[in-house]
Amino acid sequence: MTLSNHAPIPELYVSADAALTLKHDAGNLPSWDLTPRQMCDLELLMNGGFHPLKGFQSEADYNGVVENMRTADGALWPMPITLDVSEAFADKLEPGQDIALRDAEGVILAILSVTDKWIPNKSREAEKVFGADDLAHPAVNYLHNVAGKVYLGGPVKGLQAPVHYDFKSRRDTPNELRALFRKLNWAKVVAFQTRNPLHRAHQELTFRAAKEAQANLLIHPVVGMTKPGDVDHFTRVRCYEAVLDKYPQSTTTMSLLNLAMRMAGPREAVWHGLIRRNHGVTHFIVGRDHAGPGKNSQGKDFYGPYDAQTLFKEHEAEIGVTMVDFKHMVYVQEKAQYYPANEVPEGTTVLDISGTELRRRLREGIDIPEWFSFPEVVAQLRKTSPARDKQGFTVFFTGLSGSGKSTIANALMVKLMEMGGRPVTLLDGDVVRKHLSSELGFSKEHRDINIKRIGYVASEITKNGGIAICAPIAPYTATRRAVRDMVESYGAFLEVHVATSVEECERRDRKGLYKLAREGKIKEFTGISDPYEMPETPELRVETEGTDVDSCAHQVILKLESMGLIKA
Ligand code: PPS
Repeated sequence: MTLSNHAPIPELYVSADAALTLKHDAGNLPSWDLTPRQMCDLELLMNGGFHPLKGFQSEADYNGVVENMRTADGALWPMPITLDVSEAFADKLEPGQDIALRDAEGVILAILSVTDKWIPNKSREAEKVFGADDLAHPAVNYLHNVAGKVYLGGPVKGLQAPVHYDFKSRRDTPNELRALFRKLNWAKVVAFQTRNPLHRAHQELTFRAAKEAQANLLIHPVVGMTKPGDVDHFTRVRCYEAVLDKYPQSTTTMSLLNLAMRMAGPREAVWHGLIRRNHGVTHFIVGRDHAGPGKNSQGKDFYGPYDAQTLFKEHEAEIGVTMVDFKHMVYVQEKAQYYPANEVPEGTTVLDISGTELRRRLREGIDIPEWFSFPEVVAQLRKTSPARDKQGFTVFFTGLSGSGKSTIANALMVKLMEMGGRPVTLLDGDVVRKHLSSELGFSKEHRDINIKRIGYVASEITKNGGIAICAPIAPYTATRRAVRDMVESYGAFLEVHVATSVEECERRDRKGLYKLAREGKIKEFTGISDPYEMPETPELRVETEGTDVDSCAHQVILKLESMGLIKA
């Protein structure tokens, strides 16, 4: 007898011959270059992970999904899966047309036969799907600030799967997992979804879940897109591999899921259940605050801690996967073992380390006890999250021409080089204009391009563990903010306002530029004939009038020390 979790699931791929012909003909079709999120969605559409969807949702499917979690034909589906595109691209298209969907390198992965094109009500989508039209929710922010204005829907013909160069042997399609379960004769499989490294508490709860369901265990981590700021998937997979041999080999396996999460809490839990059912799983672990997005803009949780379990339970039969709810596991010191938080023996000492505390310990290089995690996992995490004084960072000076930015930046560079340990790069205004931005002038547009180039280079230096010191004028608040955002995805950003007044800069006039600006010989001169928006809350403001350069640079050093970025 073939069990339902063993039978193949329909895929959207066409035969190899048909793919060749379609690829050849696709040369004449309009092309859409898929975004990273769309790549994840397309892969799961094509390999059956999103069964019963046959393509990107039509307007009727989308409306049904947004309003009551059902496609137009009544199938349970809680998440909009549409192809968002720019207005410029959509303007050239009419329903009835085919378009080629390509990856970042231009390889055609699929053909979308567009049946629907519409402008969605994104606020409505945010309210219904994510519970609030609040930009603090990562998916709502994505919806409004990243996704295109127009949605396209229609059936998809799959030509080839996206290529992955990492952890190839750990990635399985739904049918590959189903075949594995068939081969191993696994009738019951409980899946554990995760976007975090596994520590001892997770191991304990997955053991318990498998025991409770009398099932085999599939560790099924998401490696597509998770919550911004999460540990990157390369590090996580190395962590998973490090703990895998602590599980019984004959009843546990691990597979990577290239899903783009939305952090939609309860709806996401139902969606995860459907995706796991498609992968041949019979049981699914849903915990506290499943796929929670964190706090909203009022500082409150978006969803109740057990909302996901409630919604899943309501739809359990239709999902076709049994929910295994899990309690928060805590360590009981006297017993030297883990207990569900609600079963802790009276009078004992409970130990726990929160995610925030773990990040602090990693950042500050503080001990992480063995009762909490495995030494192999901690070692992997320390490799990618070195202590703060070993991480890269950017010091961004801003101020008027002649304010003393370059001189202080130079002094700071020398002081940091004297300390050693990390490479230091100075991106001075004049130097950048010579080597990176020689074709640019001083219009707002050109200044913004110049500053964003500096920001990009600084963020790369920061990412790779170096120190970037930038010293442009950078007169616009929004552009400085954009640089901060770029850098902060990789390390600390220290904005230093060199607050020399325009009168003092003009009095010093070290390059003679103020005189020329007053005479009208230099146009758009900052502080004279062009604006300078003063930073309102820089990490540091230095006054140069009456203070020597050495003291100004030393103030920066003290600030860096107080931020834990350098050690005295
Ligand atoms: S910006 O706005 O940040 O792109 O400017 P920046 O690249 O830092 O400017 C570098 C130097 O260009 C000289 N310069 C001018 N500054 C301001 N406005 C105008 N119109 C202008 N024309 C030339 C000036 O010397 C800047 O150097 P610093 O080191 O700030 O004195």
